[in-house]
Amino acid sequence: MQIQVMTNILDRNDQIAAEVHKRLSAAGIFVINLMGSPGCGKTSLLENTIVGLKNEISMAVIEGDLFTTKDAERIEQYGVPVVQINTGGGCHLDANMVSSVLDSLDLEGLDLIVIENVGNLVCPAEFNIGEDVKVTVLSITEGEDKPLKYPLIFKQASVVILNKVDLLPYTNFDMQSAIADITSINPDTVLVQASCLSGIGLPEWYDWLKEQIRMKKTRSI
Ligand SMILES: Nc1nc2c(ncn2[C@@H]2O[C@H](COP(=O)(O)OP(=O)(O)OP(=O)(O)O)[C@@H](O)[C@H]2O)c(=O)[nH]1
Ligand SMILES: [Mg+2]
Repeated sequence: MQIQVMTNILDRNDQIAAEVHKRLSAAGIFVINLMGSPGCGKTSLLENTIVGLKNEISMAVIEGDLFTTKDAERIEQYGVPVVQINTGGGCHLDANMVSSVLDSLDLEGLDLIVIENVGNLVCPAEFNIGEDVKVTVLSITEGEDKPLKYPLIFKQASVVILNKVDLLPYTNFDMQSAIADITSINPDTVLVQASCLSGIGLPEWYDWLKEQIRMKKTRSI
């Protein structure tokens, strides 16, 4: 009985996610569901991306958080439209939450919406929220064992950002092993080794993103 109820919830979620995706696709907007553990660097990646691509793309951010507006306040400082969703303790965003805030954004002229999910390596991966792609951030301070321990979030990611590589000299993180495990789970994923502190690796991420936005516009015309 419990399993049946869960199946129905996910079915309904997928229907709403499809509606969100259709609406945003019609507007030619590329949408990212940005996931990863608490503190892996999701908001830092967004801050860098806003600055790095400010002259090239027009973006908005939807921030998911249990209770606070802290990340939204960080994003707002960059002059980017941002909407906060508080889950009230819920461990992930669902499509209905995203659908309910879309009217707060001016979609006209936007190239990109990034939805920063609640910091969590498990639950967000189970819910589509209308995105084109999922992107997972893993900071090297979390340990190279995480991909095999939490495979779904890596299996679904079009890009995995291995963040905080500036800290590699101070940890025992085994990069070769992490890359081999992520590739075994998801051979198609794009792996980017980056630091949101030093900026290393981020141009590779920007190039990937610009190409996706270009392709999305081409498909929408
Ligand atoms: N050394 C180092 N620190 C980083 C890097 N990226 C982020 N940080 C730091 O890591 C901490 C967490 O970064 P956030 O960007 O807030 O992480 P988050 O994933 O958005 O966290 P939640 O939203 O709480 O899940 C902050 O103190 C950042 O300054 C990095 O590449 N190198
Ligand atoms: Mg954050």
